[in-house]
Amino acid sequence: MKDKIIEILRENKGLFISGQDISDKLNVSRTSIWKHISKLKEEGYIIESVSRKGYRLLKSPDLLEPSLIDKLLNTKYMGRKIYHYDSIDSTNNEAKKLAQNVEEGTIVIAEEQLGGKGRLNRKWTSPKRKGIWMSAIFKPNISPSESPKITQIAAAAVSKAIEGIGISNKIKWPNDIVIRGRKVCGILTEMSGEINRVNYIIIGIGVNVNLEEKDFLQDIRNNATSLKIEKRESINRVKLIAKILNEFEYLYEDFINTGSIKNSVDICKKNSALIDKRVRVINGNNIKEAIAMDIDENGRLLVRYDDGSSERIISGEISIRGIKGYV
Ligand code: BT5
Repeated sequence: MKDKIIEILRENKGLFISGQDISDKLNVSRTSIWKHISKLKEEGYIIESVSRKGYRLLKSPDLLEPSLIDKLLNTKYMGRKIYHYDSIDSTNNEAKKLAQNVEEGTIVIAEEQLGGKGRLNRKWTSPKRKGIWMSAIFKPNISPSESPKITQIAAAAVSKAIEGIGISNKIKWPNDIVIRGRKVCGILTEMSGEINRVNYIIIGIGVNVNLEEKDFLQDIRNNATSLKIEKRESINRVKLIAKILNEFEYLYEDFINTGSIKNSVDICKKNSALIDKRVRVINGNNIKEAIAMDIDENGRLLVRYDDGSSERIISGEISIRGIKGYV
């Protein structure tokens, strides 16, 4: 309802629209409209209310409003239904709750996450209105063993979208985007399935957009960055989300239609932070040094150990670290 009221105010931006007109359009009482307008004001909208004239929108806060994102999409289904929260524990958790009952491509976004999470239940810093904290729901007809492929598609889509706003970046296989060796985006893929079929896949994407150094906890400050820190200017989150969703659907559709993630892998290879570098392959307590050689057509990382043996690593099993520092 709040979103609909905002849309009406925005259509009439700068002009007054009466409470009665809004309530007629939305078929709810004037008291209810008044309550929603009060909430919107608390969220930072500057709305003038004048008796006998009605309401007038003067200024909107920088929020991830679904109707604004929708206008910039060129997708068929990605992001065509967006659940937007002011504050939430984790968009991935919310997406899981919704997954069975919504269409593929449904998105959950939040201005802030109180329990944002990374892999292995690590914490993901997600301060209010500073980043893109979103999850997408997919229902591909694939076997569970293929689900890491969607992570590669996501990484390629985010990398291209960030490149599209003029910021070069690299993909640290399998789930990070880095700039100058610092993490700017992390991807968390979660799946529900049976032995040979996927029920749904949730792709959680966290992009540090307008965070400043002080927004990162001390322990990650040296390994993390934001687009604002890199570009030295604030970045429009709505535009970036739309770009990510546009790229994502294009590459995902390509996979669904061809059965191959070659186009996504090509992007991951071209922008790889690891290929030709020495890396540490960390599997629980077992750490081995190797050279990252390639990413294969299934999205696995090919490494060669110092004894000449090689291995194809499936994402999710193993962590990769650069020899010097994070990458
Ligand atoms: C990830 O895990 O990188 C996946 C992050 C996914 C976050 C998104 S936000 C929307 C959706 N909802 C969620 O609850 N999660 C997803 P991993 O590779 O395990 O990296 C986690 C590690 O990154 C932490 O242990 C920290 O060291 C570091 N870290 C935490 N917050 C960070 C941030 N904002 N920027 C950079 N590094 C961060």
